[in-house]
Amino acid sequence: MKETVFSGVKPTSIPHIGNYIGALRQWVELQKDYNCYYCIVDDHAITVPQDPKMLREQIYAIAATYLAVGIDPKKSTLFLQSDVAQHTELGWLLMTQTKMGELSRMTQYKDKSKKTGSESAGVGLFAYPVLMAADILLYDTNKVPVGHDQMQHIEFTRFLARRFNEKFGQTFVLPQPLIQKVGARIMSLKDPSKKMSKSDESGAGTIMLTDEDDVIQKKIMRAVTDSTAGISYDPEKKPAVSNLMSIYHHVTGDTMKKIEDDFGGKGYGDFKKALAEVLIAHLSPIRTKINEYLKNPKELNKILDEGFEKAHPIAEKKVRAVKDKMGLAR
Ligand code: ATP
Ligand code: LTN
Repeated sequence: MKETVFSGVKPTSIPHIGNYIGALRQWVELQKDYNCYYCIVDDHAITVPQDPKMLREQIYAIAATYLAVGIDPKKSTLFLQSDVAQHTELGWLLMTQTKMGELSRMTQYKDKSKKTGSESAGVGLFAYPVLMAADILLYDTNKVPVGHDQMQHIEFTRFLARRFNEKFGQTFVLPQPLIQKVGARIMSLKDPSKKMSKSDESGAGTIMLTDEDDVIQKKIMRAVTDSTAGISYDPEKKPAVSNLMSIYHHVTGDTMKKIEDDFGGKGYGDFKKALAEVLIAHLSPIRTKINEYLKNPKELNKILDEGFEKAHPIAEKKVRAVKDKMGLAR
């Protein structure tokens, strides 16, 4: 029997190359050896304010992106989280087993609630890791491929699953994170101390998968560099160029050693030009495919309907078992 993989992207905007390199690319590879569930986690997107019309468009944009990067609906189950009501149901059941202190230690909550202060932060944002645990635990997931920022949430999921199993008897499989060594944290092109993010206000630090060639070129050429010259991989001392090298490495498959050998004697300008070129060549077919899928919402709906048909019975069975253990079932 194949092991199970589960992961998701929030439909908060078009994905960027951080999402692609840190998560989506791995997902495509995993389809060969695992039974994969790839979810559009819209219930998570509404933990911060969303415009309903935009949100609906972004759900389709994520579905189109999944397909464009190579997720194959014949091999994997591709579905929309809010279609399967058991995600929020298990989320509630697990929330009753979670302590306030455990959630207030989560760094994503701390970061995202900084803007408003904790008094005004949404309860949904606070409880977010419990819903994420529910997503993962519903499908007896073994592996969760994510970027480094999600590590703490997966640890929390394991902790919660173990607590539930100890209290109510064996119910949940304990999942493991799958995090790449290089590229799990693609940093902003404008500030290499911050992760590349959809919520980057100016957009200059983030390359979206739908950015046109000239935009990619401009963003790379204007990326910040380090105070010392030279193309060498050292994330501590040379965070900016090391970040650009990670992107180059992921797009070309070249090792850091080869990149250092090829560009060692050259300046930042030459390296950036080469990076822009390989990145444009890599992303432009993906962009074309995203735009093609977006023209065919009927096809996207059909794929999401089929995904629902596959995911729903499994989720339903798990929630029934959980309710039974907790004494909720008649
Ligand atoms: P936001 O920036 O709005 O919080 P996000 O991009 O972090 O959004 P998702 O879209 O849900 O959130 O992330 C999808 C996947 O991409 C997750 O596995 C996440 O760990 C990964 N990811 C996000 N940003 C990066 C990054 N800069 N580098 C590597 N992986 C990333
Ligand atoms: N929290 C994740 C998105 C997410 C997820 C999941 C990832 C929600 N549910 C389940 C893996 C498995 C994020 O912010 N990137």
